[in-house]
Amino acid sequence: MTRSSLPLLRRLAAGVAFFLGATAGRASEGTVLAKPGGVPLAADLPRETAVLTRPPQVPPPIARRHPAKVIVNLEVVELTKRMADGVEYTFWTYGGEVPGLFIRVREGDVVEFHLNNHPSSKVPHNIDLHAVTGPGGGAASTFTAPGHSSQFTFTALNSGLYVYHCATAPVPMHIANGMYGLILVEPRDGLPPVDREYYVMQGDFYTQGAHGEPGLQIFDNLKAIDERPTYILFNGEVGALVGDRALQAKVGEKVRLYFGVGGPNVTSSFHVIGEIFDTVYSEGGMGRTQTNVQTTMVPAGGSTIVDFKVDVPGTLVLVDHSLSRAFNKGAIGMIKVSGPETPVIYSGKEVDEVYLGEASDAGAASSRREAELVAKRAEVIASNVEIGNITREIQLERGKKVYLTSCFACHMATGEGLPGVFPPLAKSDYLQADKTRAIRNVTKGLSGPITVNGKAYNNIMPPQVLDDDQVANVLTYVMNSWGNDYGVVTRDDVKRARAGNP
Ligand code: HEC
Ligand SMILES: [Cu+2]
Repeated sequence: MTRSSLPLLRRLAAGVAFFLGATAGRASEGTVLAKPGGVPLAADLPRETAVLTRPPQVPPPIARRHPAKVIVNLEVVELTKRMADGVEYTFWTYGGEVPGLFIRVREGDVVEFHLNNHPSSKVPHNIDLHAVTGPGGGAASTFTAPGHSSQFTFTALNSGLYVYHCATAPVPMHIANGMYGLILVEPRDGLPPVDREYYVMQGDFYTQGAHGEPGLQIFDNLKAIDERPTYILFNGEVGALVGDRALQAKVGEKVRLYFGVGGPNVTSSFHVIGEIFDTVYSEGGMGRTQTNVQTTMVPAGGSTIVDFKVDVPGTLVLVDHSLSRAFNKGAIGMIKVSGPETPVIYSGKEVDEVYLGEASDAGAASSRREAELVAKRAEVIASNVEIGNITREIQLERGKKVYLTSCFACHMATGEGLPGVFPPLAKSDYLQADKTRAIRNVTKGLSGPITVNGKAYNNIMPPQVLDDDQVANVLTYVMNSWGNDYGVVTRDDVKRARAGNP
């Protein structure tokens, strides 16, 4: 290499670097890096990680005006939390929330999607994003066992507000447990600006206990199949958007709601009491389809975007205008609008408690207090020996009646069973060893080889169709009769065992 050629090489290198820089710069405007088909080369797009938000918050509008490679990390978590005052439920969630975390991308973005299933999960999950063009909307690529992760990539070809949900069998059960959320694919030029954006989703829930029955509630598959929801909720909880947790706005502001219905079954007659939607993007499409709308229909697995300016102070009430769902099943939320009165538009008093009934602030406070007292009473009763003994005696008598109806034909009135055919329950070491297993033997049935008191049995016990109380009572009877002294089975024990928890 000669001395004089060195500076030339340097100049050449600088030129190449300049050329690459220019290409990257222009690529970021989405003009250069296109294959003949017009689709950008994902590898060359600028990368960013999506900001996901918990409901009712929405990620900020996308400011960039070029496509990007967007990384989405979403974790599935199964967790027990409040459904109503005193009522708990084991929700299956995307990101620990019902609905799942809000995802916001831009039309033309290439989305690298990572679905992680937390190691503590009991079952596998996946995700079907309605924004995806491709098999199962991603479900085919994301079936993920507990403790594992899946990844797939899609291009957000169509702008719109889309539902995502779990599509693992039994699908209605995964959705009824809370596995849905929204992904917004903003149009290339964004949406018209507003002052506040909120995220609300409606879902129907099915519990074995009646509406309001305290304790940990279990999913009721028959109610789900019959479409008889116990709860219909905004954001997965009675009162998620009520009182201190109401949405906020100020007089004169423009509010936008991203509203979706997870289902699994019930459509929404979505309405805001005291407002008129200035603009509706029906069914989550991007055409502004209507102005001055009172109520908009949102299907299960569908969405809508509504914009409205709030003109007067007070409380606006979000409802499913199929109103028993609002006043009796929980589908009620609030927007508290603060600011100066505008008597020309509206002169009058607040939405009052006579109208809102138990959903009013006073009603919500009263429900909370009642739940506290019920829990306290249960504690006092449990710690009182005399009441405890009487309770057990009542349980024994009730359990005996169940036994005489459902069990004695095989296990005999004496609990001795039939040698080689029906195992004994009297002095059974198998029964004594594991209470949860005994509950499952009754609720799910039992077959295959077992050994009881050293003798082998290999027969079939059919599942017993009994409610939680009946199972608790009959097992308490069996475990305290014929010389057995194996302790008490409570309704909560049965609930936990049915839910698959130890
Ligand atoms: C149709 C006959 C039948 C009926 C009715 C029946 N069982 Fe069983 N049960 C069996 C058989 C058979 C087994 C053993 C199954 C095997 O071999 O795997 C068994 C096993 C059990 C066991 C575990 C084994 C042991 O001896 O500890 C329990 C506990 C039990 N049954 C409780 C009940 C209770 C409580 C009821 C009533 C609610 C009931 N069964 C009704 C036939 C029956
Ligand atoms: Cu799932």
